[in-house]
Amino acid sequence: MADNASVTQDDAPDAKRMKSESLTSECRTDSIHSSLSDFSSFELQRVLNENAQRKTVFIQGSFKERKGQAIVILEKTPFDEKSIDGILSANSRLKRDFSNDIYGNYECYPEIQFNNIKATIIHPATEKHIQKYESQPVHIIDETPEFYHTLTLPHLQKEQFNLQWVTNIIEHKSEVERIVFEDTDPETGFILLPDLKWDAKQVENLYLVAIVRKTGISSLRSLTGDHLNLLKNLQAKGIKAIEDRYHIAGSQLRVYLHYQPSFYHLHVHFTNLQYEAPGIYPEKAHLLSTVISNIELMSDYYQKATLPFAVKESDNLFSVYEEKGLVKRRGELIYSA
Ligand code: G7M
Repeated sequence: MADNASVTQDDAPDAKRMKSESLTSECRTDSIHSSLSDFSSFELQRVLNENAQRKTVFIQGSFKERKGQAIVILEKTPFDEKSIDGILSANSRLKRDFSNDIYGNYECYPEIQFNNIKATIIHPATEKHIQKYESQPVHIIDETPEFYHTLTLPHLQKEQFNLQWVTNIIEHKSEVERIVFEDTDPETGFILLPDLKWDAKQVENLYLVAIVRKTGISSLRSLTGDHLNLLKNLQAKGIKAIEDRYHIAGSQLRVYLHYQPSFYHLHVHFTNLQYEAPGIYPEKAHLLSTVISNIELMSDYYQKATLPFAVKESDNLFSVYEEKGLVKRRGELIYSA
């Protein structure tokens, strides 16, 4: 067994050693986002995933005369009270589907400003992005501290998502105008801002992310008693900032970390408790209050605990565990009649 106590900030995968996802870089001058105003140059390749409940579709394609793959995520956003007046107006066209006695179904065509779809575009997207959004069978793996050291960590040192977007936020190079709260303390500071998944238009699906200033804390696995001040500071000030700005009580916020995260620079998710945000299930979400309590009970709790995580079959991390016989694909299971 690896020395549990040795899981420290030094575990943060060294960016220079990592297989570079060099397609992304800071403040690209050739970024598609500097000029895109419609989808006329988009060439659809395939639908990666579709979720009727979330009213979201994930599409792989490319843009004409642009190198690389693109991912487009389209999402119908929740209603907000302000837009309801606009929808229930003379400017919305109604087309009747059918009626029966007192019941009638209609298609409603509101004015363009009440009819928006949130579109997230990732370009150029790497194979890892495509894997992330592709519909795939998912498994839960129980990661012991030993598996973390011998399997997960070496994999992360070879392969993980680029953190340039995080650096851009910390260095005020991107999303500066979106910052909701900032604490500049080098040890306990963080930046709180709307998550990529939230258009910040209605609080029903409120979703912010707090990114810690300090580099080198890769994930929940790295957290020890040394980080208690940071975690408590982020919890108290993050909640206060959301209460002040969005008028949601702290007791109505879900504040949590993901394990495994997609991005190995410590960050905390803040979502509306009423909103079933992606990634809130127990195989992935760890409430910050529980994390703090566990560390208070045992400073090296997260170095000693077995932590489950969910992983898609297409993820190379799945193959790492599969090669050791620790997880099997569905097709390999033998069923007896
Ligand atoms: O699963 P994980 O804990 O690593 O989640 C990272 C979070 O960061 C997700 O909720 C993403 O939606 C969010 N996120 C990812 N990117 C690339 C960005 C970004 O560029 N800006 C913002 N504001 N959030 C992001």
